[in-house]
Amino acid sequence: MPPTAQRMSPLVISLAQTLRPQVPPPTQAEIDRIIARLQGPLQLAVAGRIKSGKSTVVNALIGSRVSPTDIRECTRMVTRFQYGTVDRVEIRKKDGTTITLPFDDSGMIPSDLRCEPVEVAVVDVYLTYESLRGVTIVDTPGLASLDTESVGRTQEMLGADNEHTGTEGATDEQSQLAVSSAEAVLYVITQSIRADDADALQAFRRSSSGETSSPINALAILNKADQVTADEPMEAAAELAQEHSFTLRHTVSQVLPLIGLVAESSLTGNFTEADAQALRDIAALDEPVQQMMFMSTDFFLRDEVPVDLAARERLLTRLDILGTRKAVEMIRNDPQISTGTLRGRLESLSGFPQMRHIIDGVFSVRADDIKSSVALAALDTLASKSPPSVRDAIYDALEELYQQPEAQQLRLLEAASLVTSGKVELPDDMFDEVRDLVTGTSPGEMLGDPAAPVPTLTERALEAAGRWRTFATFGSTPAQSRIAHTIHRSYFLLWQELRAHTAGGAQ
Ligand SMILES: Nc1nc2c(ncn2[C@@H]2O[C@H](COP(=O)(O)OP(=O)(O)OP(=O)(O)O)[C@@H](O)[C@H]2O)c(=O)[nH]1
Ligand SMILES: [Mg+2]
Repeated sequence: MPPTAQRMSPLVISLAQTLRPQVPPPTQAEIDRIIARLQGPLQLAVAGRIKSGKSTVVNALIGSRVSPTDIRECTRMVTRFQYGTVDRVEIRKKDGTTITLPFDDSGMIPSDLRCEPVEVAVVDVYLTYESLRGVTIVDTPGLASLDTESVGRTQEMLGADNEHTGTEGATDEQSQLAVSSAEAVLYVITQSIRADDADALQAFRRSSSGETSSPINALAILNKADQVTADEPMEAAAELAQEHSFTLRHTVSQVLPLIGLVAESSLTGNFTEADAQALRDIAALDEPVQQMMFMSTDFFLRDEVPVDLAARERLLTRLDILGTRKAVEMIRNDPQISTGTLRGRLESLSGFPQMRHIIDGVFSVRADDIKSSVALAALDTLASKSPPSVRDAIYDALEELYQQPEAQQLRLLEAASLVTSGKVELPDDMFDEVRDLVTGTSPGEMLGDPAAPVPTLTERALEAAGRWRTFATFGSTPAQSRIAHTIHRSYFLLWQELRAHTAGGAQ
């Protein structure tokens, strides 16, 4: 049962179309741009510090190694991976010209772009992958800094024309603009996130994405979970991610641990039969030799180990030391394991399936909602920049839209983004309820108990509806009260849906 049966974009499109004849041509052009974005695929920007593993994660998401990842090479331009009928790379230059290139022999974006990096506005990569039909993934250059100065620069730029992608070579600005024009954001952080990063990320989010970025459309991953310094890196990473989920709660819906490298290798075919064979050879060695090997990469690569050195080096670039050790353990526990099964287990180890589940939820269930609220926010901004007569026309139309009974989901999203971004404060337990209600992709997730049976959920929805109505009437500030009315209404509608479902099932 889908939690929101009704798509919101038709409402927003019809509003925009009604509005169009009432405004002057320049505003009409802006409205057309807003409608076009609403009808196109959701744009997901992958952002974070230099070398945090953004391109690695992008490749895992696409299921192919198309974005270069390296310890030395930096991603220097904003790259948009989108669906297209012919695989190709288009370099869009700042002077308005375009260079079309094929992929290189290994299927990657060629390293020679046939122009200087500073001349490039954006790289558009078209791939015939079904997975890209509903979403465009935007890889961004690593942010060198998330400091207040660069945030300030972004603010200035956002006041300027959005079509221009930054000053020459200023990759931070380019990244921030890519994030600002995307409808959803995946922040890649690592253990090295410093204490001040939480504040910086928050400030970055506020300025770069305006009111449109909130925990509703932003998620973070704690990448390089295998490199967390602890006896059990994965467990420690999961705990750290949990802590960051709380500290970053006004910025992202949650923080998930990930070994991006292992996800990339197991999902893109980069982990081959030969790699699996090398792991089997290691698993067949005497135990003391294996123990010695996994003490460090130096020991792992020692000459006297009777497994081909090049094969061992390859394993480290594909899985690194912890991934390799875990894979050898998988073979020791199940000597007959096929390469396909091993790949599947490595994918699970990486944490990728949980991340995919959340992202797919955003894409398939809430993409329309998210794009609709981004479009409304864009109309709001357009109104605030327009002369009084145009401004009033837009505000009136928006007001009317929010009044319509069908627009409940939009009211909920607006209320929830005020709460989750911290603009309207609520006690922690109520904050969690609002986040679950709006980010959940099933009634169980929306009510904070994914495993509960329908009768329990039905009761819970009714109880929550009553509680929020009481809160709306007593003991809340005017801002809280407005939000509480909307939350009450959503719980009430959810209760009605669940009750209809129970009645239908009993027939
Ligand atoms: N051990 C380990 N290494 C990783 C992981 N994810 C990425 N790496 C490695 O980290 C290095 C940088 O990864 P990239 O994906 O290029 O990072 P990036 O954020 O795109 O880097 P820039 O675009 O240059 O800012 C590469 O050598 C990756 O193989 C991980 O989860 N674990
Ligand atoms: Mg990169």
